[in-house]
Amino acid sequence: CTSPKVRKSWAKATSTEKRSYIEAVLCLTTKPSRLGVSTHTTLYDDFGYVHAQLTMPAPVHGEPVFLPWHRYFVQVYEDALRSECGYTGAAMYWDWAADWAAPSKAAVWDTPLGFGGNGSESADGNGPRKLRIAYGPFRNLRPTYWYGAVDPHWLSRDWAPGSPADGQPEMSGIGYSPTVMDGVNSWTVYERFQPALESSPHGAVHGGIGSGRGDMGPSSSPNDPIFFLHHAMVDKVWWQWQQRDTANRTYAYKGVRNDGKNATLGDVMPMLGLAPDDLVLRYMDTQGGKLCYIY
Ligand SMILES: *[C@@H]1O[C@H](CO)[C@@H](O)[C@H](O)[C@H]1NC(C)=O
Ligand SMILES: *[C@@H]1O[C@H](CO)[C@@H](O)[C@H](O)[C@H]1NC(C)=O
Ligand SMILES: *[C@@H]1O[C@H](CO)[C@@H](O)[C@H](O)[C@H]1NC(C)=O
Ligand SMILES: [Cu+2]
Repeated sequence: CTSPKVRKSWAKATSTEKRSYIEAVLCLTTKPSRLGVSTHTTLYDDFGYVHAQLTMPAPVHGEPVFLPWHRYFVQVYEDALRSECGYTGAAMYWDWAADWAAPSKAAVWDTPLGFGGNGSESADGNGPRKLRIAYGPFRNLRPTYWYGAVDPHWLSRDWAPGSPADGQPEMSGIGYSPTVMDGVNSWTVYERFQPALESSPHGAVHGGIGSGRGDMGPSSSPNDPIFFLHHAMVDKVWWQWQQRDTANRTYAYKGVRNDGKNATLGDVMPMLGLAPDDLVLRYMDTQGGKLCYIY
């Protein structure tokens, strides 16, 4: 890895970069599924499917593999944008830690050079169970899965309302505030840092965007293209933590797995045919193993 790609914040990307990213994401919906699970799905749907299947019985959440597995998953997505859809850039991230006080005003929700905003009942098409987004280039996106079930629907969001009277920002912003981030970053060992990062802020961002009637809530959350900008940010927080003490932290990987065993760098991460299963070891260093990028 001699010239690592640099992953950018959406807010700092140029219009040309944003446009080409959005075009490549939409292009995934025109490519055949790699999984062959149904004749009606696309490469786009594969990501939601794999994530939903891995919620149980071989979970990739609530245990040490959460961080390297999602790092690998974001890389598989970037690779798909590049190899199948002509994208030439790197993955991008939403810096929600910078936008925590007013997340609904973040540049990622811009139209047309962003991901569109909140869903609404009046945008119709889904009925009351899901809130279709009303604007933006992804308005006509129609993901196939909802949790693990085939349930085609319009892309939906249900931004959690805030409580201005109590100083509570919308979209669960309090869950990724500077106070929360300082707490996460104060842990010096992986087995404390990983669960802190996974619960809040990571979970708060999912809940703040998805709530009950949006795609970011369920296990099929990669249905929402913002998922990958969210997880690139989670990855960036981990990367920065590693960078602060590379000697101790690049390969710091410890904790108890959901099956009761101790996690090891030799653990295999499943990708269910979307990409090869691979070892945790190869995804710890973003400039070594299978990776070549920085933030
Ligand atoms: C998002 O839209 C839903 C449905 O209209 C509404 O209940 C919710 O308050 C909205 N959230 C924000 C933050 O505006
Ligand atoms: C690694 O961590 C140990 C224990 O926390 C500390 O004593 C040591 O200085 C650290 N090494 C580096 C290179 O910072
Ligand atoms: C897991 O590792 C700890 C030390 O970190 C050790 O005490 C424990 O016996 C190990 N458990 C298993 C099941 O190997
Ligand atoms: Cu996940």
